[in-house]
Amino acid sequence: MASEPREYLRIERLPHVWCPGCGHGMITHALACAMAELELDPKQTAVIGGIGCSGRTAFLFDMDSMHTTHGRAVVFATGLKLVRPALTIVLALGDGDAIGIGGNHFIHACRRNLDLTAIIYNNAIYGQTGGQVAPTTPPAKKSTTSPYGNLEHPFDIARLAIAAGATYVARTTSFDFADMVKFIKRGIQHKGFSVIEVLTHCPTYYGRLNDLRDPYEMLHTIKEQTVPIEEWDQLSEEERAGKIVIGELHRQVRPEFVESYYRLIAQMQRLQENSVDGH
Ligand SMILES: Cc1ncc(C[n+]2csc(CCOP(=O)(O)OP(=O)(O)O)c2C)c(N)n1
Ligand code: SF4
Repeated sequence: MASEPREYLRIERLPHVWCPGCGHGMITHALACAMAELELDPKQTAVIGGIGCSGRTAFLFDMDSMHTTHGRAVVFATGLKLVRPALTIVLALGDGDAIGIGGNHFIHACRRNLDLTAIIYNNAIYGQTGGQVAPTTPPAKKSTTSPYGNLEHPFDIARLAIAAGATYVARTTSFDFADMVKFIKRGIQHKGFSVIEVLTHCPTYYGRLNDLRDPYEMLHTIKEQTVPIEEWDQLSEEERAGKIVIGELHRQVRPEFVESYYRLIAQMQRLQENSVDGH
């Protein structure tokens, strides 16, 4: 059993392809640390990514991994979990991947409550394809397709996940390394669909287009926008404006889909056997 983060990684694939200063490497490191702290068996663990800079996480892990199609990673994970229920499956999803093109799959996965852990690398932009506006881009922020400022209202991923039925939801930032590790671990340990949204930085596109070129400055700017849930309730409406609540936002016990599915199959088989015996 591996217990050092590097033992979970395909070290021969490093250095990774992400831009210098990109937050995706920090989230990937946190995932490797979470796996090591939980002493997961790599032979019983899988990482599935979609397409996008974030999707490249999948092939950095030295275990069964899938680099799937854009927006469909949740679908591949659903199929894999149904045929291999004992596997621990982690999804590495971009915000565009998860709630842009893959939004419909994402909300239905929340509703079904399969035992999967989805980490959403929310950099508020489409990184890999050149910095287009995403469903998470804040109002007035620039992207290559909103050069005069975004006019759309963004999704709040964590709230969307809770409303759609996810049973473990946490949000943190790439600044809060210890919290990333803690929430990923809790998401993996939770029986049901877990969503860990990480607010992270894309200095190459989001930063360059929005006067935040320095990754260090960007990391701190994201952190300064957030308020821990423990302090959120004490804030007035005015104080909350422009701020984002972080922490463990939701935890619920609800039947997990794959367990219910196999229980139903066993029940039906017993019924069938009994009815055959009765004849
Ligand atoms: C069906 C389909 N549509 C569009 C694309 C082009 N495409 C690839 S990655 C991407 C967006 C990536 O953004 P995000 O998911 O937020 O991940 P990031 O690169 O920011 O990590 C798009 C639109 C594609 N590969 N497949
Ligand atoms: S384009 Fe943005 S998200 Fe993609 S690797 Fe570069 S900094 Fe990271």
